[in-house]
Amino acid sequence: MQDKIFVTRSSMPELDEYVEEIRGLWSSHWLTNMGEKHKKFQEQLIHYLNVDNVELLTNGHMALELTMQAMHLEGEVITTPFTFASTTHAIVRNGLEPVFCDINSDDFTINVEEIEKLVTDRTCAILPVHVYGNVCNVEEIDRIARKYGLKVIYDAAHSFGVSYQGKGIGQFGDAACFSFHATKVFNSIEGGAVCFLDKEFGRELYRLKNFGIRGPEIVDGVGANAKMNEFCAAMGLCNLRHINEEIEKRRKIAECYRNYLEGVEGIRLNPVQRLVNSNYAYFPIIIEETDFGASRNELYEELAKHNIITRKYFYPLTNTFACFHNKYDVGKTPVALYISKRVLTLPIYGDLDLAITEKICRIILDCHRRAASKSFFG
Ligand code: T4K
Repeated sequence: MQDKIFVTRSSMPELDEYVEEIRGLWSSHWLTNMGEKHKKFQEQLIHYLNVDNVELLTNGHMALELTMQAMHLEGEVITTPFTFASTTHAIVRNGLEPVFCDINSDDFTINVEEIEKLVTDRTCAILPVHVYGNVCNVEEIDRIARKYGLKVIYDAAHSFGVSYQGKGIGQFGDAACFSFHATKVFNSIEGGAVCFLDKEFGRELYRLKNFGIRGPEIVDGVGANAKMNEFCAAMGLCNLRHINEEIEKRRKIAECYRNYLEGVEGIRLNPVQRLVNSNYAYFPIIIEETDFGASRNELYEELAKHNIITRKYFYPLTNTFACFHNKYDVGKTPVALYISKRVLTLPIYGDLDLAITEKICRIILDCHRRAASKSFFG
């Protein structure tokens, strides 16, 4: 039996390339606190992401958390529960109140028709997620934000390299927060970044990522330590050289999945969005049990029997997490609940063999065939 295939596998440069990138650190002894690699990585990201400003952070979560702190937000933040724990936790850890908005059933991003109904005099911001790299309805979100004077912070953790209408995705909103975690399309081992326009906000964010230190003898903010170290920045610099190749390889995997799975009864695929250059970050499928014959969980188990370890991103919804003690009414986000019970994200990463991708598809098709002919599951 083949080795386990996971939902993703970190992309890495050749070892020699990384060693060459970090070699200078052995003479400089400058390992963190905004060193040379940090500066170079920041400059290259501004260019690659096609944005005005980038601030580097330790991870995507701190990007979200410190962005809200740097905006001095108070009150309620409209967001979605169909996301990773980080999005909601960043709101709550800022002492803000998440107000959960439902998602679209086709692209899983925030349903803009529901946002205005949730605006109150306590609303300070909207925090939508470009989930799986799918682009939110940025025009409508912008219109609503302007109408009510709200900040817009995009959780762009999944969206590295995505562009919409030729513009880098980091150009939308007051801030866009990226994750460079090992499991992402682009990684710096751990890492994150915020793209923004307002330079004053940028200075505040910079200060907060360094304990709130303004000068050698002035500490006038209660900040954190969220500085990207030189080893992570060096990994980012290396991976950035290969990012286009990584995305192209993922495109081929996604195409292969589409060829096999498009039109299969009971399977719905992630949409191909108009005017969007995708990064193929994830390959989610929605399983409708009555048509497919087996449930999402049964398919998950079936694939696991063949050492294919898929994930249920994002189940459970964040508004059902035990840490919130039933505070939120999940009935208010019925579409998110529906999708979270049916979604399965299939393995996708640049080095995934096309033959294995085909094999995964055959297992899925076989599961469907057997389930349909009722010989499946006894
Ligand atoms: N917002 C959103 C919408 C997010 O999805 C995330 C993170 C964030 C914000 C916060 O960004 P960060 O603070 O993380 O930068 C993973 C990641 O840890 C997390 O970054 C990611 N979202 C989330 C969707 O997935 P897990 O607990 O599912 O990861 P784990 O350890 O099970 O890894 C999944 C698979 O990846 C493994 O089965 C194998 C592979 N892998 C994993 C690691 C750790 C590797 O190939 N190399 C590795 O080093 O959360």
